[in-house]
Amino acid sequence: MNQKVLENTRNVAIVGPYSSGKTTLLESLLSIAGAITRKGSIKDGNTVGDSSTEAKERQMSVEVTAATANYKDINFTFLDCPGSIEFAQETYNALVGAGAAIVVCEPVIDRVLTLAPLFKFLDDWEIPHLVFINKMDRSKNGFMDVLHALKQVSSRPLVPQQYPIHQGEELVGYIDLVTEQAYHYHKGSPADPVPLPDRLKDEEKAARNEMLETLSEFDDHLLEELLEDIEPPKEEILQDLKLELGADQIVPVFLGIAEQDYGVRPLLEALIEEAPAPTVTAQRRGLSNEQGAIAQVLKTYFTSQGGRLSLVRVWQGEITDGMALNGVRAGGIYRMMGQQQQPTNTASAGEIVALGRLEGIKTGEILTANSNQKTAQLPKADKLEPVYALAITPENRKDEVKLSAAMSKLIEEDPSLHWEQHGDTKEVILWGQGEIHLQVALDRLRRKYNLPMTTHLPQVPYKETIRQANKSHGRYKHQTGGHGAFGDVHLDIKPLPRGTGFQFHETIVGGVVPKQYIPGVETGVREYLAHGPLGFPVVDVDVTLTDGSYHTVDSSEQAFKQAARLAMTEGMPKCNPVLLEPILTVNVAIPSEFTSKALQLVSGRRGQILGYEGMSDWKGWDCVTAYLPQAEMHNFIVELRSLTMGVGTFKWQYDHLQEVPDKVKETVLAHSGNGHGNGKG
Ligand SMILES: Nc1nc2c(ncn2[C@@H]2O[C@H](COP(=O)(O)OP(=O)(O)O)[C@@H](O)[C@H]2O)c(=O)[nH]1
Ligand SMILES: [Mg+2]
Repeated sequence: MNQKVLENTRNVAIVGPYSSGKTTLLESLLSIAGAITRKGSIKDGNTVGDSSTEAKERQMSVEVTAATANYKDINFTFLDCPGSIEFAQETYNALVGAGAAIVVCEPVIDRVLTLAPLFKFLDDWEIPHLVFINKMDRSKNGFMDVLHALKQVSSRPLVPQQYPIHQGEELVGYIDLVTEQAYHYHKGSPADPVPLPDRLKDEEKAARNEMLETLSEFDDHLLEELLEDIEPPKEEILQDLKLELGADQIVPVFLGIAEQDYGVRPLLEALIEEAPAPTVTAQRRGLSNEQGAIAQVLKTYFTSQGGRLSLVRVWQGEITDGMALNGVRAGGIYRMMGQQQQPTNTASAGEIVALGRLEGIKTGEILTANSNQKTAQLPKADKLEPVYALAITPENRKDEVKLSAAMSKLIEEDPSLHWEQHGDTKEVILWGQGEIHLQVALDRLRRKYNLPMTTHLPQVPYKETIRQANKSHGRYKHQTGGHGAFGDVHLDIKPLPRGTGFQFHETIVGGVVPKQYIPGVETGVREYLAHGPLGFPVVDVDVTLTDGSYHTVDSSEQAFKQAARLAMTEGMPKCNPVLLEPILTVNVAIPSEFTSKALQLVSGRRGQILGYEGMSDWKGWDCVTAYLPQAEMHNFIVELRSLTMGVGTFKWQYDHLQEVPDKVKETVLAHSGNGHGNGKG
């Protein structure tokens, strides 16, 4: 393995809230590095980062885009990650493979909270990251104030590495806090060194001290120097930044205006000088460079030609074309540039490349050339739980058979999607992270797989049961031509405790209903119960066959089934039927300043609060536990997000069935269209 290649590789994820300027920053990084000759813009829809049709249409990144550049002998791979919380799975899957991440944010204190989930992910998985405070031309708040707000949502200390120079409102340059050199920005060329303005000297000192003090928390030598008022050498400061960033102990903070390339060169320099080389990260993750190839799938694409591409991070060793990984032979290695692919023969540790034809290999999977290789503690993003659903139907009925194959490809691309056919309602339900997420999935179904779908609100799988016992009689007698049909049953119908299900018994004596006909009775009862008097599946009833009569020639299992259905149709409506609705347990996670809003939201939706407490693994966040009717869940996430700046989230699971309150029941029955208990299945 070529050590120089390893030292000279950087792969960097660009992350941050929606619209903070990530795709614009990537465009600027690529143009400064000379990887593209003409900078695209979000407005014109011609950036490398947002080159997919789905992204262009929305002027918003909806998936991870990889791009490569070579700058000052360093091989860069950048991953432009979507910022919207609905596409967080994409971002998390990619982040686990990043050597470092740039967190892009806006200089607006009120929006800092939107970074909390991202910082938590980075901190939990110990992914080294720096912050780029972008849009400094639109700064409403002071740089240090924004910095201090950011500190509240990060468990790692933030370290300012630059300080802004303004002229009036306008940002014109920055001070490098390591060297204390001031620079003046220029459009299209590197910033010029200029004398440090006198008026900023005190502020600069304060910011620099903040940097040094934080660095010294991890370096005793630096701490001694600070205590003894010795000026630490620049090399020592840089070395500390490098070591402490590489170990994910600190978060250096930069600033600029990506749209004008301001501050982007120093950011590139920092990635070269401070971001960890792949060897450092590999060691920290418990890998050694001696062993064979290890890679991890960060993303799966199906190209418009239907070919499969797996974006992988090589953790260790070298991957060559045709190599078998987890028993599947890679067909083609490509460096990615937006939608373009450049073939190459090998990929070394630290690189992110796309591999062709890894059939059956899933996103997140760790790949090895040799099955008994140790893969240590590589990070892996959990699958996000679905929070939003739509029922979908193909526009053309014949397409129903194609749907399942297309859906499974879609889910391989995006593991945060989920689909199922509901047992009761028979609807096909598409689950995901929100409205836009599902719309993008449906766009892909239409474009890539020629499967246009219509959508509607999923039905709530209501059930019903009875409150009273009743006896009922059914006699089926039919004479057609030759021999007739005859069955006659007496049934005892009784309610059972909630959750018991359906029970069938018989207490026939003296063979008044012959043994061979009894299964027919049970079948008739079960068929009836698929649609009770209110039109929904019936649960928690006991039906006992107590008596009956038969005819030696005309009786049959079929005739007894009909008799049983008649008895049920007759008897059930007299048992005081009640409507039941599914109740979910939900765990709502929100920053504690929003807890009372979350409690109101749950109560306002007929929820029952079970309690709330601080989350043990997330400082400043609460978890509200409650029962919530499934009927109230549909756009729960939409409202929760709008109340919590987009960061609130919840997990749910089915818990029990509960009687629907009378007021609600009327509306449900009026809209169900199921008809009333005709007993025909
Ligand atoms: N004023 C200003 N606008 C910017 C800057 N960087 C990006 N933008 C604009 O912000 C919007 C969102 O940018 P984009 O790169 O798509 O953000 P992303 O969602 O983080 O990828 C676009 O309209 C950009 O032109 C900046 O530094 N200053
Ligand atoms: Mg973007």
